[in-house]
Amino acid sequence: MPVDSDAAIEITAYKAVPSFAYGRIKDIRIRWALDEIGLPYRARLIDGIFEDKPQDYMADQPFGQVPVYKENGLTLFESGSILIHIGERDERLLPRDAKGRGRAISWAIAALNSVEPMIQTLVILTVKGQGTDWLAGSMEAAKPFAEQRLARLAQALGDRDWLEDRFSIGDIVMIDVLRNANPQLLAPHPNLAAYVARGTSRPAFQSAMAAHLADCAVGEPLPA
Ligand SMILES: N[C@@H](CCC(=O)N[C@@H](CS)C(=O)NCC(=O)O)C(=O)O
Repeated sequence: MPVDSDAAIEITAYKAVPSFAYGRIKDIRIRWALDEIGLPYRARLIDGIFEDKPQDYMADQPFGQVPVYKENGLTLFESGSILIHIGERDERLLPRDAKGRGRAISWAIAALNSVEPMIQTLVILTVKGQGTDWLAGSMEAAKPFAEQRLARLAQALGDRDWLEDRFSIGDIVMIDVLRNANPQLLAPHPNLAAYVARGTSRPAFQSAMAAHLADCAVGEPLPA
């Protein structure tokens, strides 16, 4: 079982989050990767997703975010960088050959840089715009960008199981990004919906999510 209080690897996670973020915090990506290769870790639970973090936390993560990864004196932040680091230890997550490795990293960065910002913008507008007169117009402006990225991603995936010929960290981060999209955005692309279902039904995702939810309560208030 990868969660182990004596493990050398430590990751951070929140003790509680607002309901819209429940089950969606990015430590899940790291837990999932570690569970895929059976690498034990412990979770350091921290307060206040939207609160200022203590100085020592800011030294570890300059933006005060989760996750942070620590192991034997190494401190990493940014989920993409942490996934590359974990992948480098095991070819089940990151192929050893230069082509396979490069393609997996390209997909991980595409998920973080070309797809996630479009989806996250819609989430922020939806959460912060409830009851405002600007929500509808803002969504109308932002939604086509997400729709275009998903259409192109669906085309690239085609009828393959994974983004390349085998599962990798690129799939971990892309599936985590997509599962946070409004299901209406995925509805025109059955292959993307099936891809998310395929990824989230993997035993390692299931155990990672169970550990993630066991550590995190719903209850943190949403800031004004
Ligand atoms: N680019 C960062 C984003 C991390 C992130 O967005 N963390 C959220 C939780 S899912 C957080 O801690 N938010 C609090 C904040 O931004 O102040 C990564 O991929 O690690």
